[in-house]
Amino acid sequence: MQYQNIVILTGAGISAESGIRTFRAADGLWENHRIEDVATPEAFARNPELVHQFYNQRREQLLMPDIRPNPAHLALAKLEQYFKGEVLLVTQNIDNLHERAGSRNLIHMHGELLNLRCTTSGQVFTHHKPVGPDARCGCCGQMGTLRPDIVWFGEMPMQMELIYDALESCDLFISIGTSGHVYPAAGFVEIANSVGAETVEINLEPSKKQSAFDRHIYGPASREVPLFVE
Ligand code: BJW
Repeated sequence: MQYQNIVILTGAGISAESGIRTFRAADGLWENHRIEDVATPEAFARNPELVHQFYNQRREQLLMPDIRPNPAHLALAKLEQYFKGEVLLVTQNIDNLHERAGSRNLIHMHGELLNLRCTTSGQVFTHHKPVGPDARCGCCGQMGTLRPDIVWFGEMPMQMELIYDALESCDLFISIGTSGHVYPAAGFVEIANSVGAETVEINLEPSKKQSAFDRHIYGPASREVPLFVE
């Protein structure tokens, strides 16, 4: 490849073939709740039990033995390993499939499913078991201070400065498996375009941001990503 600095953005579509549901597929609902009604700080304040239940279910699913990285995750890890320049992988996904595939230069901009955060101290804990509003925090011993370490609507995504720095110096930006509905991630392509990077979308179907990309590859990520990077 003739590039020096690559930024890759991934979304739910890259994990779909590993068995993890996307957000906006079919009805886009979780047990009759819209994602916008469970993934907000207001929803958590109103009904912490329900929001914990949403993440408990997904945590349990992620830890099932049949949920594992697919060829798209593996191809990105291989790219990072063999590419001579810089590769930064920015994922909106809260699963751990990229790291399990071997990616290391990785930012989870919307947080991580297996982490809880104490709202008093800010301390982050890795946690695999179900949790509820009556759980006691390991750092302060209080009840009700633990929340999923997830970026909800209206909250600032993680490590944005690092992401913007990388976007401002990239010469290739690849977006994989994201519908382009959610900002700021949906706006990354415009930053990459503004610095003259080549921009490529790999998705099952045209995303909302389709017209902003130079190149388009439509098909399942597990087939198209290995073909593109190898
Ligand atoms: C395949 C495939 C296969 C399927 N192969 N492809 C009005 C205008 C603009 C912005 C706003 C606005 N009103 C409010 C906002 C801001 C808001 C926002 O964007 N809202 C929109 C809904 C309009 N954003 C925020 O609040 C964010 N914070 C913020 O903006 O802070 C201020 C700020 C200011 C300045 C700089 C920086 C920040 C926070 C957003 C938090 C998002 N959180 C969620 C849930 C939490 C995580 C969790 O529970 O998992 O994150 S929402 C949900 O959507 C989740 C995802 O990460 C995110 C993106 O979804 P994604 O990945 O694109 O999935 P899908 O399902 O939408 O698409 C999957 C795609 O894959 C599809 O296209 C399929 O075709 C494809 N596909 N199978 C390849 N096999």
